[in-house]
Amino acid sequence: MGILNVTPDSFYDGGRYATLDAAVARGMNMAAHGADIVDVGGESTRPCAKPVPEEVEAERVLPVVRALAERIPVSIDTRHARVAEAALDAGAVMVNDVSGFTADPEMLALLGRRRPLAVAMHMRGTPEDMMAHARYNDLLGEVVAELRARMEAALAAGLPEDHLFLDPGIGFAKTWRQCLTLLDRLDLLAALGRPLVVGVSRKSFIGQVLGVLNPEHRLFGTAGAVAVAVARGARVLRVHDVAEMRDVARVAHAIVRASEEVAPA
Ligand code: HH2
Repeated sequence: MGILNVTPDSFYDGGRYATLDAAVARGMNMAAHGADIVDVGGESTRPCAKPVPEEVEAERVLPVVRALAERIPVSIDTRHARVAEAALDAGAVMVNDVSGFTADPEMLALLGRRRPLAVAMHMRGTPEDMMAHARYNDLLGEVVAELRARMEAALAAGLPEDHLFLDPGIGFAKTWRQCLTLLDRLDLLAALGRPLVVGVSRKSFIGQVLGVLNPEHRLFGTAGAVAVAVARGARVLRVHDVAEMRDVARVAHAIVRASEEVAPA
C-alpha cells in the first residue's frame, strides 16, 4: 500500500503533492513500482495534529481519488463517513480509518451499506490527545481485545468478514517501546483471523531507536521494521517508499516461506 498524503502538514510527505498533477503522478509512480493499492489521505493524523474540516479534506482528496481510481485501486484514509462515501462514489475500493470506525457515528452504517474493503486500525483518543492514552496494564491483551471489538462492530454492521483488515496502529496511542513490542508480537493480532495492515514507514519509533530526528533519514530503519513485520505475519505494508520496501518485503517473505517449506509436517 503506497502512501499518498495530499496535506500541507503530514510528517513526511506533507506539501510534496500539492497539485492534482503531482499527486496523480506520484500515485501512478507508486503503482508502477509495485503498490497494489494507493492510500489517499487529506488529514494528517500525526501526534497533536489538529482536525481538518470535512469540506477541506474532501476538496483535497476527491479529485485525486477520481483521477487515480480510473487506473489503479485506491484506498481512502479518513475518519469521516461523508468523505469516505464521496471517495467510494469517486471509485475508491477501500476505507482506511485510523479511528477503527469510532470517530464518526455514521462510519459503521456506511460500511454495512456499501461493503467496501475496510481497515480497522487500533488507536485511543484522537491524534490530538492520543499520546496521553498510551497507558496499558497489558499492552498486547488490550490491543487485541480492542481490535476484536472493532472487528465485531464492523461485522455486526454488515461488513462482510472477508472485506476487513486489521492494523495495530503503530505510533497511535503507543510509546516507541510499545510500538516495538507490538511489532514483535504481531502474531497475537494475526490470531484474530484477518489480514494485518502495518504502517511503520519513517515513523518516530524508528527515529527513537536510531537517534534520528529527521524522517528523511529513516529509510533503512523502515526496512528493518518492514522485514520483521513481514516475518511476523503482516500482509499489507503501508509505506512511502514502494520500490524499496517491495524488495524488502519480498525477500523477508521468501525467507519465511523457505523455512515453512522445509519444516517437518
Ligand atoms: N499511519 C498513518 C496514517 N494512516 N493508516 C493505517 N491503516 N495504518 C497506519 O499506521 C497509518 C494510517 C500516519 O502516517 P502518515 O500518513 O505517513 O502521516 P500523517 O498522519 O502525518 O499524514
